[in-house]
Amino acid sequence: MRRLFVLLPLSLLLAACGGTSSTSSSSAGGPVLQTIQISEKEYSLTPSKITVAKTGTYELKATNDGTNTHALEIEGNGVEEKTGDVAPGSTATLRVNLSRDGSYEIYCPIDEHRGQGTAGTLAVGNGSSSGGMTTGETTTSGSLGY
Ligand SMILES: [Cu+2]
Repeated sequence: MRRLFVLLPLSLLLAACGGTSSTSSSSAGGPVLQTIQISEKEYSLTPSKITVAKTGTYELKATNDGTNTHALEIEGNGVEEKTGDVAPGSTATLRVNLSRDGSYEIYCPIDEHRGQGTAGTLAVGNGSSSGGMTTGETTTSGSLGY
C-alpha cells in the first residue's frame, strides 16, 4: 500500500518535466530550456554525446574534473561560443542559443586537447542532417507482462 504513495510524486515530477510550455520564440536570450552538465578531464568529455529535442537557449555547465586547465567551446551551425579558462576543480557556465537543428561540436579549445579526446557532440532535434552518428537506442515497447 505504502508504495503507491511513494510512486505518485515521482510520476508528477516526470509529468512536470515533459510537456510544459510550447513557446517557440527564437529571440536570443530566451529562457534557458536546460542546463547540461559536462565534466572535462584529460582527455575526455562526459557525456560526450548529448541530444536535446528542440532548439532554444541552453546552458552548458562545464566542470573541470581534471588536473590541467580546460575550457569549453561549442561550434556549429553558425554558433561559436566558449568559456574562459576553467581551472581544475572549477566550473564555468556557457549560455548558448542553439537556433538550428543539427549537430554541434563541443570541445576543449586549449592546446591539442580536442584532438586528444576532450571533444564530443551536441545534437539538436532528430539528427536529420546527413553523416551524423545517430544513437539508435530504440527500446522495444513490448511490456514484460506478456
Ligand atoms: Cu582542455
